[in-house]
Amino acid sequence: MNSNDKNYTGMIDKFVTGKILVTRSSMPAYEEYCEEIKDIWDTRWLTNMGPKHKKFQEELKSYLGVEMIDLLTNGHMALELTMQALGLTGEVITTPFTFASTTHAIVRNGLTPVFCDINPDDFTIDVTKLESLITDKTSAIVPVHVYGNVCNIEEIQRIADKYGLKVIYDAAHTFGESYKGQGIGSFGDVSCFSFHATKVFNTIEGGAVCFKDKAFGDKIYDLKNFGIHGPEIVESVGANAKMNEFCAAMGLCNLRHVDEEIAKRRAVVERYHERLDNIDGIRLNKVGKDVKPNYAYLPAVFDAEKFGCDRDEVFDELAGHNIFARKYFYPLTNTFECFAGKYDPAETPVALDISKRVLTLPLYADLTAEQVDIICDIIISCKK
Ligand code: T4K
Repeated sequence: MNSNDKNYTGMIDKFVTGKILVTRSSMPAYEEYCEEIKDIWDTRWLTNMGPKHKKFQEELKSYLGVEMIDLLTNGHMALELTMQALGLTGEVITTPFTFASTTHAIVRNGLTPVFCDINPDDFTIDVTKLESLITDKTSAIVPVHVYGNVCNIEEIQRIADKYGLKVIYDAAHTFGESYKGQGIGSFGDVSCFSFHATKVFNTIEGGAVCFKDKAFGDKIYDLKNFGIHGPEIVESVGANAKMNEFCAAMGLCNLRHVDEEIAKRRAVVERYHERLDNIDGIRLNKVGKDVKPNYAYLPAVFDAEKFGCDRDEVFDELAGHNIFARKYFYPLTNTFECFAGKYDPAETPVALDISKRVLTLPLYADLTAEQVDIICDIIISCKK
């Protein structure tokens, strides 16, 4: 073994050995991926909307049950370029209980995020507080289907129609879900998906936009490929956000197994419910009405008074046993250092409260019932 090998082993130790992490990437069999990428060595076509990209895009469109779709490098660029393509201006209403990406996409477009509070039960945007935040500068609403919990789609659309606002769903957590039998990507003007390694379905890094307006699709395509229309024609100032062939190949493989992955996740989630549902002071996430779920995340909200111990103590106790849950989504995006002094988290009190009490429990297809039991035993042992 040379010194590099030793370093590599050290790195694996640092990342995974002996630990249960909040999630673990789904991957096809090694041989299946090798088979899928074999012809790339013949064609030497590595990127720029090659055959894998085209095939994956078609298969995905049908799996997600959407009218139109385009693939991108990641979920963040899906959000950022969507806002640019729609030509949004002024203020955009969103929630702070999300990953950095949602708020950053708004700010990086030169827009002002206006933070709406969330529902305490499903953590999505509180539609009863939405209308009061609309001003003559508002151009869009960016609700987040957080943890895979579907927003109040009907009410959001009613309000958007009344005020002539665009609706862009951050659908990063909702791969494969449906609402009232319709693919979740078919609601609003645009839905943005993430296929990051940590998601229910991954292309290593990747993302997609789902939409109904062909003119929007043309703009996104220009933005993801420098505005190039031919070897000698550049019509607009675009960026580069193309999905490459190796990521598309991973998507083709993972798509064959995603239903099985979701079924396994469901079994894990059910085991957590069996063990923790009757524990006073712990509230596990519930699947919403009319939703076909994907079991993307399992947030548990702790009531310190009833449980006798707070979220941070439970987190530390698990970490002491090499189990690394995550505090998704703490801190709120409107409290980030990069926005210091700009926003007041007291204006989103429910989000602030939940962010201090929520713990996202380890969840992935291969997590065994025995491992879930160990995690639950440790959590229950914290109860006082
Ligand atoms: N909107 C929302 C609502 C989102 O949640 C996200 C992403 C986006 C937009 C933007 O989509 P992308 O541009 O990312 O496509 C992770 C993910 O990086 C991020 O994609 C995700 N949300 C966010 C909720 O979680 P971190 O900083 O927590 O990741 P990290 O590196 O700490 O990984 C978490 C765990 O996942 C590790 O403990 C082990 C496991 N893991 C991680 C990696 C990188 C694997 O098993 N394999 C891996 O390759 O952000």
